[in-house]
Formats: sequence, C-alpha cells, structure tokens
Amino acid sequence: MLTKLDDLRQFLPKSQKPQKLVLVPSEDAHSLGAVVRAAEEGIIEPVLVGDKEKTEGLAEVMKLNIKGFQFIDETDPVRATEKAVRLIHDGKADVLMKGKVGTSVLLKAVLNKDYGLRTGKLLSHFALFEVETYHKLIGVTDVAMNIAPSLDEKIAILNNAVEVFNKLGVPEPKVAVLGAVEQVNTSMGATLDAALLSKMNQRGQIRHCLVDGPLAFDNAISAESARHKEIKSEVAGETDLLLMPDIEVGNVLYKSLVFFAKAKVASMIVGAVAPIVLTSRSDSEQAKFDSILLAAATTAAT
Ligand code: COD
Repeated sequence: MLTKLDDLRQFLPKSQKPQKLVLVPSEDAHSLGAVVRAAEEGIIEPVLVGDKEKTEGLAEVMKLNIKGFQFIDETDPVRATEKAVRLIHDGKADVLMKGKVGTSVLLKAVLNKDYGLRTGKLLSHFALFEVETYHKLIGVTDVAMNIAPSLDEKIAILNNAVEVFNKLGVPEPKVAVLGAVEQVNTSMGATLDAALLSKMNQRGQIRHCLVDGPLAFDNAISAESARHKEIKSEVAGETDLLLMPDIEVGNVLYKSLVFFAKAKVASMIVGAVAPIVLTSRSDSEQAKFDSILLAAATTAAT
C-alpha cells in the first residue's frame, strides 16, 4: 500500500536514461527549484523554455546550478508554451511542466489540433494526496481541467485516474463518487451520476476498479462515519480515489487539504500524449517536486 508520496520512487526506472522534462515558462521560482532538485536526483533531464535572462537571474538568486541544461530562449509566455508543447508533440521530450503561465493558456496549447498533445481521449487532472489523518495516499479528480463534466466525461475522468492507480501497482482502486448525501436524490445531479457509475461498474462497463456512490465526503474517507449512517460499502473508509462532481467542489477540496490539513500533493494532467505536471501557482516547491516524481513514475511504468 502506498502511504507516502516518496513511495513513488520505487516506480522510477533503475537503468533507463532520465526522461526529458520541459518546464515552460522557466522563470518561476518554485518550479525551477523543483526541476533542479529532480535533475540533481537523476529523476529527469530538464529542458527550459522561457526568458533566459530572467531564469538565469532567478537561478543566481536561488543559488541553483542550471549550467548545462538545454535552454530555448523565448520571452513571450504564449509563444514559449507553444514551443514547449511542440517539443513533446515532435517526440523530443517526455514530460511537460507548467511554469509561470496561466492554466488555461497551457491547456489551450495542449489541446491545439495541429501541434497539441491529444490522443483522442479526454484529458483530465489527477491529484494524489498524502494526508496525515488518512492511512494511504488518496487520489482526487478532476479539480483543474474539466469544469462541469457530463456522465460520459466522468467515465473518462474515472478511467484516466484508475489507469494511474493500476500503473502504481493498485490493480483495483476503490473509487468513491462524491455527492452531498449518500442517497440518490433526484434533485441532486451528482447523486444520479454517482448511482449510474456504480451500476456501470457492477455490470462490468467500468473496469479495473471498485466504484461506490453516491457517498458523502465523511463516509467516503471514514469507516466509522459510514457505520454511524449504517452504510454498507466496501469503499467507505477505504477509498483510493475521490471522483468530484465538478471543478468547484474539487478545487475547494484540493485547497482545503493543502492549506487547512497541510497535506502533501502531487498532480498532473493525464490522458494526453505525455503527462503534464500542472500544479497551482500557490503550490510549494515540494508539491512541484512531488508532481514531477508522480509524472516520471507513471511514465516509467507504461
Ligand atoms: N480533453 C480533450 N479534449 C478537450 C478537453 C479535454 N478535457 N476539453 C476541451 N477539449 C477539446 C474540445 O473537444 C474542442 O475540440 C477543443 O478542445 C476546444 O474545446 P473548448 O472550446 O470547450 O475548450 P476551451 O479551449 O475553451 O477550454 C478548454 C480548457 C481546458 C482551457 C477549459 O476547459 C478550462 O479553462 N478549464 C479550466 C482550467 C482552469 O482554469 N483551471 C484552474 C484551476 S487551477
């Protein structure tokens, strides 16, 4: 059972050359710090795309050694993002990482029909949390890309996340589909979707996982809470993955875990040609490092 984000190191390849990670735009302190650390630990080989003068200035202030890193000098963040995405598209690098650019700018480039990173699958955001008060790592999806997913999109989001767990040695992750209540309420769309997803899983239409829902957050993560409410569920209290009703709920949970619960988090976009390290601007250097680790671990496991 995975209990620490550091446990992800066991999935890094021992012999292969480190994967090439493109950071764009590179003039971002926390991202640059995380990339340099990951390079020093041999996890990735960095390619920096961005404003060279600003990045070198930042490295000097932060006492980071970026000599010898491949660099593409581009001061305009939108053009830099396009160049970085093209590197992955053309097979010249393995992982993309968001630096100092808005999430939607990066995602629009990733979705570009000519040079983007589409595979025909839905792309979605996956976050993996280490929370002191929970006994194992717990995934949360989608908190940053799909705004108000339909049932079909929820199926794709769920499958993307399950694939990550399968790669990390969890053959049948337990998935809680969240609602505000644990009973189907015809006025609450999230509970209807949750019930349908559970039934589709029971009937083998969604595989390689065990889905239950609707579950409210408390009974998803606490067996005791589920017992109090007399909920019989193999998922309750043992959840590996929380499937969110929409981006607002997901984003608030993400930030509550980080800021109130001081949880550690790693996150990325999945379903694209390559993993995309996409953290929030307010995330720490440690979160960015752990996200690189998650991306490298899941790429290595393919
Ligand atoms: N996966 C695959 N293809 C997609 C996806 C997806 N998740 N989303 C859109 N597409 C395709 C569409 O099929 C279409 O072909 C094209 O991309 C454009 O679709 P639009 O017009 O719906 O999408 P955009 O470009 O207006 O917006 C896509 C974003 C991902 C940018 C948008 O959904 C978005 O802003 N999401 C939230 C990002 C955000 O602000 N997160 C902040 C939280 S930290």
